[in-house]
Amino acid sequence: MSAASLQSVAAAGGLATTCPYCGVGCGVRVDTRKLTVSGDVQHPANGGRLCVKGSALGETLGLDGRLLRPQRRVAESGPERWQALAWDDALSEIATRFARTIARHGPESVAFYVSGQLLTEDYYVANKLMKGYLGSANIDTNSRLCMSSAVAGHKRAFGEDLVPGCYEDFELADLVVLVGSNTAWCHPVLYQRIVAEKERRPELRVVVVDPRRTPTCDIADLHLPLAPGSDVPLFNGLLAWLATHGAADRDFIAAHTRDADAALAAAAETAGDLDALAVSCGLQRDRLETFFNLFAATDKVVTLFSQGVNQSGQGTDKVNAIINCHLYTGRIGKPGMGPFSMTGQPNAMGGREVGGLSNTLAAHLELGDPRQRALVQRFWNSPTVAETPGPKAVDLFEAVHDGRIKALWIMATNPVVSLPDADRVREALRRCDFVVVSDVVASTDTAQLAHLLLPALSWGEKDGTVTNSERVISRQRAFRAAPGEARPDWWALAEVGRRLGHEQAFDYAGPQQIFDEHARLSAFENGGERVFNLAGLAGMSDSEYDALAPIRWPVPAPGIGSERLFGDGRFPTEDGRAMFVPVTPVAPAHPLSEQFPFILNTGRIRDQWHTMTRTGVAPTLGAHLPEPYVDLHAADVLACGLREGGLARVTSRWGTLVARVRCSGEMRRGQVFVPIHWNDQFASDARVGALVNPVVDPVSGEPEFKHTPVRVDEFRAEWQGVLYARGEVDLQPFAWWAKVQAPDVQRYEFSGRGKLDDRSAWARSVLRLGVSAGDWIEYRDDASGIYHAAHFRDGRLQACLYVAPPDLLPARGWLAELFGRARLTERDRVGLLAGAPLGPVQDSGPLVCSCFRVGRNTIVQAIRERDLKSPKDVTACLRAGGNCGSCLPEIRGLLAECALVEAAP
Ligand SMILES: Nc1nc2c(c(=O)[nH]1)N[C@H]1C(S)=C(S)[C@@H](COP(=O)(O)OP(=O)(O)OC[C@H]3O[C@@H](n4cnc5c(=O)[nH]c(N)nc54)[C@H](O)[C@@H]3O)O[C@H]1N2
Ligand SMILES: Nc1nc2c(c(=O)[nH]1)N[C@H]1C(S)=C(S)[C@@H](COP(=O)(O)OP(=O)(O)OC[C@H]3O[C@@H](n4cnc5c(=O)[nH]c(N)nc54)[C@H](O)[C@@H]3O)O[C@H]1N2
Ligand code: SF4
Ligand SMILES: [Mo]
Repeated sequence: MSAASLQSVAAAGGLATTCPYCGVGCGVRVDTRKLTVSGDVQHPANGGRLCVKGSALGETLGLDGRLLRPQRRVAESGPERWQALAWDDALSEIATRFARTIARHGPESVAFYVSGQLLTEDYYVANKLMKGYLGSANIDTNSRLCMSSAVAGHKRAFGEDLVPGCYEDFELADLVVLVGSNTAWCHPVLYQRIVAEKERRPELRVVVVDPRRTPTCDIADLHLPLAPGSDVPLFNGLLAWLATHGAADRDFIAAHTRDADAALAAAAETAGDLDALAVSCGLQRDRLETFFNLFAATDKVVTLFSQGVNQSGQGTDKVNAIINCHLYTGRIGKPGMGPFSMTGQPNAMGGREVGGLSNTLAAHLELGDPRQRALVQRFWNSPTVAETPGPKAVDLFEAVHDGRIKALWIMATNPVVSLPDADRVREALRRCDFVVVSDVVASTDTAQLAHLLLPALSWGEKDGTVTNSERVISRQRAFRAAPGEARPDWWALAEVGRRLGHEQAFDYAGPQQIFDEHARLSAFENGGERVFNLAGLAGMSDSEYDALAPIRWPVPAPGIGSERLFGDGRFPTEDGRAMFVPVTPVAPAHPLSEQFPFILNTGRIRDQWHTMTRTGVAPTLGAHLPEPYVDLHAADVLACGLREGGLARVTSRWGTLVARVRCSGEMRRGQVFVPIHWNDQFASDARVGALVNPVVDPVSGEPEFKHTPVRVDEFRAEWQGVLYARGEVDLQPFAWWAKVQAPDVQRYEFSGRGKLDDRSAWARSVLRLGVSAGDWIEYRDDASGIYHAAHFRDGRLQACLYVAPPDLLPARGWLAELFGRARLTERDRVGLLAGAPLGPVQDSGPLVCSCFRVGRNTIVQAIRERDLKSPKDVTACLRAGGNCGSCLPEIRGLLAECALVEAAP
């Protein structure tokens, strides 16, 4: 970005950019001197709000752990594992290896695996290089794991991958149905918009369809805890109900759709009567009836769906079952109504625009259509355009595993953690001749298996565009210089393209030129058949691109964005009609058994992002749910011989992990939930991907992440403890550990087996301290199995370690705080040895509000002592809940608990 425009953007209250996390796509203002962030009041997505992850972006800007120069792996293990090399050598090596592999084994023997966290410009170049110049469609993306069922469902129904509505529809609706979406935690700012609207207009109804009673249910008028996977019967049942209860929009169906009768017949046949349906969905009949009546009677309905829908062996059918109900009632493309696919990643939508999936071409053009292939080839003037779709993510790694793919470039994704059957993915990478990984951090589970590592620009350094769930294109702007030798992803791709002899095709001076080409392609020979059209964004100058304000596509002419699609009842199919898709329920590929009696459901927590490479270093984000856990119903905890707060081993046919037992009260019997975030960088044994079955949806290829049969057993450990250390530690002696980032220090929770003989020597070796390691204090009580030790340097606390029975371990918040002090008093030292503060120090308890760091104990005490009645009271008193609002569901829960205790006799 030019200096002049940087100033002009900054003049409006900090530099304007976009949050790099979820698909809400909030606008962020950055104070470029203090490196603090705030919500952008002018951005249409958030109007100034940010959630806790967005608010904590400043904490992720440090360079610790960053990958700063290209590296080549020189040995399997040991300190000299990696050797730096020049960019020029790295790029030439990639070009040579890819060219040689293609020459020997054909274009199908190389592949890219990319990500919805790339900018549109990076993504465009990756797709162009593979599909137009390397000659195969062997490029797939982590969006396959995320949005591909929605993409496939949209195409089946509308003829093109289009999200009809916008966020404003949630505020205009009278009924919001949230299906398979933990909106409160995963799309918090959109959730807060719904909360605010419901406060303004309490008659706005909210229904949550999710097997778990998630925090999203906090504002639900009705929660349908359906049996996992039973969305198709549920929405088929709804369709049949709408038909028999006079809710059809006959005119709309006749004028603008096809195949309604077939869809209705399939629905009526499979749904059965309400009693049968209640059984197949695992729901109470009256709840079902309430939902159906509400849906039938309310005109303005928005149905948001997310991963509980997409990530399923029948994800595409689930999407169409939902869309069918909206088509049947004509509730689409009008204010306050429509099916709404919520995207996950910041640029999941942009990736779809440039054709990042192995079965699509750029600009919403189809690989399977010879005319559209020719169009793209003409536009690119490329030697070739891939004719057959490449493998979808799971199959792509299968092809790596069996040696069909021999050279692979992975960019902005961590598949050893995030793919199903992840141990097999790890094995596939081990077998692969040549693996390149582009990332921003040096050490990830995937990076460890690379032959070459390329340092990419991170948020705040990279420059380009992203598109959010409501089709709004926003700029991500750079406000910091590239650290070390980090370079943009598009640049590395283009350099390889040029080294492969395609000088002209990849001769980009910057992201603006790439965006311009992308915009022109969307308009190229587009007589209106393709809705995706950025004609009005083509031909921007550098400074216009720099200053580009958020705009919703299609953009047919300069400055003209769009609102809803399909308002005129026309769809981009051949005859202009939308298609009903008849769907019938399919049983899960792997049913439960005596050996694996629980359904494993996986998903997200509030304060972490995916594999934690960035959020895992922010202390504010480590505090809320600090450890990997398995959530179960209390009765199942007992039945499995477990203890809440103890450790459990979760095992499937594919793999195993160890996590803390949690009883949130959200689970139904027979189901367990494990978060997706933890991996080998943050815990000894908690990659849930290793357990997940590699079943995929037959249409979209999206994996079934929400349904794997598992067993849960106690994980026995003989001792446990907690350790805080500023430096490196030796984790080998522990049978289990998990790492949490605290301010200034890392915390490790651990457990172990076997006798601890010389505890002193043992503790020093864990902390990697010599025998004469300066100031060392310790306390032991062998009879009770208690050992405490602490290490100081120049009076400053460096590390402390506690082994004790769980209820005798010290309060974590208090310990972490001691590391922030320049010097400890004598009382602190005694307290440190005793494992408890001397005198009345408040333990604020587990963190609830991350923004203002307010713990559970503090909130409960305030509720009791000051007789607080509502979340507003709590916010007024403690500020908790007053910023991003993500913790309001928990605060409401605490208010309810306190009220219950008070009411008890
Ligand atoms: N904090 C945070 N936010 C994120 C992310 C993150 O990592 N952390 N990631 C982003 C990304 S990429 C994505 S894709 C989104 C995902 O956002 P969501 O889809 O909201 O998140 P998930 O937790 O994966 O799953 C959603 C819900 O589906 C439910 N579910 C499971 N099985 C079924 C079923 O059979 N039917 C129904 N109806 N529901 C079911 C689960 O219980 C879960 O509560 O979040 C985005 N936002
Ligand atoms: N069991 C289970 N598994 C799942 C899911 C689930 O619900 N359950 N959800 C799936 C879904 S929806 C998703 S989206 C995936 C996400 O899974 P991944 O994409 O594997 O997860 P991330 O941690 O976001 O990985 C992004 C990587 O890119 C790096 N990075 C960040 N920015 C840049 C950049 O600009 N350039 C480059 N080169 N690198 C960058 C980060 O450091 C990180 O290593 O997980 C999927 N896996
Ligand atoms: S809701 Fe939070 S994570 Fe999502 S874009 Fe907004 S600030 Fe970022
Ligand atoms: Mo995702």
